[in-house]
Amino acid sequence: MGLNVQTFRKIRQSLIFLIGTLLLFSCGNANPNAGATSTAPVTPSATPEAPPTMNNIIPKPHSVQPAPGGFLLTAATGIHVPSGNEEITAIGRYLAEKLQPATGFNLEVIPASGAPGAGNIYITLEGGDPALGEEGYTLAVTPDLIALVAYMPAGLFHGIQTLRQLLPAPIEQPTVQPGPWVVPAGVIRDQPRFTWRGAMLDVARHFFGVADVKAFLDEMAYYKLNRFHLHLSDDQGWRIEIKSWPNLTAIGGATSVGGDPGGFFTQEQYAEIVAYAESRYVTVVPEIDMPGHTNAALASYAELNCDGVARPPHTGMEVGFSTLCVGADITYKFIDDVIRELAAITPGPYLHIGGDEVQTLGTDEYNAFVQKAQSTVHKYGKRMIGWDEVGRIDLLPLTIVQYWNGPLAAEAARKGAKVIMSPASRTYLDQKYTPATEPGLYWAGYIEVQESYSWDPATQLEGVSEGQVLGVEAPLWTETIRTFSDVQYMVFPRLIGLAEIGWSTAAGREWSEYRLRLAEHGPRLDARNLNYYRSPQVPWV
Ligand code: IFG
Repeated sequence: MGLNVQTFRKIRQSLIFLIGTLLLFSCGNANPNAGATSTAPVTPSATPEAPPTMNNIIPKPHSVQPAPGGFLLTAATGIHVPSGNEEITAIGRYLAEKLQPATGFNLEVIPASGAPGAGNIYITLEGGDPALGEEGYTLAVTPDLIALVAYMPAGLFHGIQTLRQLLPAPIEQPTVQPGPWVVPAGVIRDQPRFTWRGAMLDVARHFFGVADVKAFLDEMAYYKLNRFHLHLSDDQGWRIEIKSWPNLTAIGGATSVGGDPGGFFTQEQYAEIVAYAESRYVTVVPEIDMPGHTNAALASYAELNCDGVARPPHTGMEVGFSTLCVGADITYKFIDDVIRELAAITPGPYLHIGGDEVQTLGTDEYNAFVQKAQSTVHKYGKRMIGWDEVGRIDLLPLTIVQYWNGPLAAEAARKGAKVIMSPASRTYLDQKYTPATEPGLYWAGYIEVQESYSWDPATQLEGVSEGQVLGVEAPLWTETIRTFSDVQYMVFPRLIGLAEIGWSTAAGREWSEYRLRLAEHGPRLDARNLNYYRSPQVPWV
């Protein structure tokens, strides 16, 4: 009887580990006890893993120079941070928290005034190169020291994500694993290609609460994404408390697509989400969709309707039928109150007003409304973002257009607007992978993992070149996505590739190489217990 696949894989893993460990300790001073107080010999892991390598990081770093040997993380490893710097101390604590479950080590975060001795981790801005920009970093690993240096704290935070991926995959397990915890030696110098690396969660069609949103943010941070677009209102649901218009959540927040349970964020809960995101160097971008996609508001207040009659709640999936009453004064008091309250609880500079799929207004009516909305957003100190339909209006210099499916993004770019690239046929995570995918839609086509990876934001759209592209964003619309497990299934692994498109250089980026790195990445998704789609296009290990 032949070996079954599982047994074969186990034997293969053990051989790989054995060879890797022998190589590691033979060709470099792994200094297994550097900095350790105990002199206990290193016991090989009972769960053999691939030999440590710097070549499987996602997003792919800007430059990687491997070196012989590795740094052994032990319970005695200290995380040294500049004394008195609260922000970097918090980053050090974050690292300690992320390493604790799988190692069982309670690593100490130690205020330092300079580089520590052997066997430690050093996180600092000292010597940070301005050329690394706000989000770049260098990570230098020798058998004696891990030095993470950046010009700004966000760079240190992104460097931590790389360090996590340099440790063996079991580092992501929620329970203590045998180790050893070897970080391969070498130098990584890294910084992002685009400043806008985003994901959007539609909490209007189906509502996802604070805990799910925090879990989503944790995964975004792991892949160095930095913009979280929250689609807070639509025909089927209004999900953010507006104190001056309480029915928006009392009535507009009561249901969802298919009559599923509703829900909403109080302003305190929204503030909690924003704080959580900010601590992970993610900027929250709230969206109140207008003048279309507004049935939830029109169901909440009769006076917002031109005929003075409140609309019934919408639990279907049709789009384009609703619009605010753009000829009524009350509409502009409404949007002023909403934008004012939302701007006041949003520390980020952006406020998204949607503007998509308005089939019941003339062009002039639409343009005049969006122009007023743009002035209102500007009045409250925010930069307006709109889906590409807003490209028709006279855009303020700082207004951003989000390309999804039409010709107007190119028109906006010609007027000098910056563009966020969210081509539906590549980035819409609610689209099925294949016809066999349970949840999801397919109006933009089936989007397998290879298809979501194999494109470039600078060449995707005629008339929109690299200099006009702020970056990329992957929206997850939730008409058909009812559980957080389904969110994970539709998001992973496609969001991982989109994070690489936003971060890594275009040169040399190609599917045939990425698919192997993604395959090696699989055990890290398993360790984080993510319900991801194991695409047959990827040779998962
Ligand atoms: N288009 C709509 C979304 C959602 C989507 C589902 C945009 C900008 C189709 N608008 O995408 O509200 O219904 O795939």
